[in-house]
Amino acid sequence: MIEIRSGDALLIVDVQNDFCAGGALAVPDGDAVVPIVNRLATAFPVTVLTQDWHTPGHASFASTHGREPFDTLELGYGPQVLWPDHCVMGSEGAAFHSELAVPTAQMVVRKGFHPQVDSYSAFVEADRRTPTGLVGYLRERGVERVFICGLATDFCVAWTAMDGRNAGFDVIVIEDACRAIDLDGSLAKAWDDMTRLGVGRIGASDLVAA
Ligand code: VGL
Ligand code: ZN
Repeated sequence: MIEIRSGDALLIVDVQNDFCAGGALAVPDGDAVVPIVNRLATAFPVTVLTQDWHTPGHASFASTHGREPFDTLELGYGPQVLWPDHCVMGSEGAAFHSELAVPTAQMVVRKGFHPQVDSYSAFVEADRRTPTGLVGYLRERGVERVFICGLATDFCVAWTAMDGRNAGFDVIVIEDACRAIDLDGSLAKAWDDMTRLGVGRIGASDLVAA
């Protein structure tokens, strides 16, 4: 077991309707994380939710460019996977899963709200320059170690985990509290990239009883 201590935070990434069954960008088996996340949430002294939160006509939407979902397009800041319209700000799809029960969450970070810039990461937008403010929030709260769960392992969880390392936090991904999209080997690549940066990999049972 890993002992949860002061200085630990749980980051719950994008457990939103559009990433779950019936959603616009449903992650296979995405709903399965909900009971695990609920169990983890109350165990941490600091708990933060993230919420993918796009403008209508967002630059990451295939429809904006008259393209097909899952194509890649070169945008000003680099290659961008084009997604189905999802998590439009204020929509039901952008709402948290109705069974997500994290009353102890203290902060919600919304990301991807600039019309021309995506943000998989909860720390830095896809232009790799614009901060969300989360580094400052966690530092001010005395956080040193960040545990990450949610959707999707190979996109928002992985980018958040790597940027957390880049910001100087210890970072541990709770693998079975995440689910992946797995586009063209993206899941294996994400774990390679995360491992190279020193991101830890555990199961929920290392933290809380099942
Ligand atoms: C995500 C693709 C597009 C995620 C968000 O939460 O992993 N993936 N927007
Ligand atoms: Zn998105």
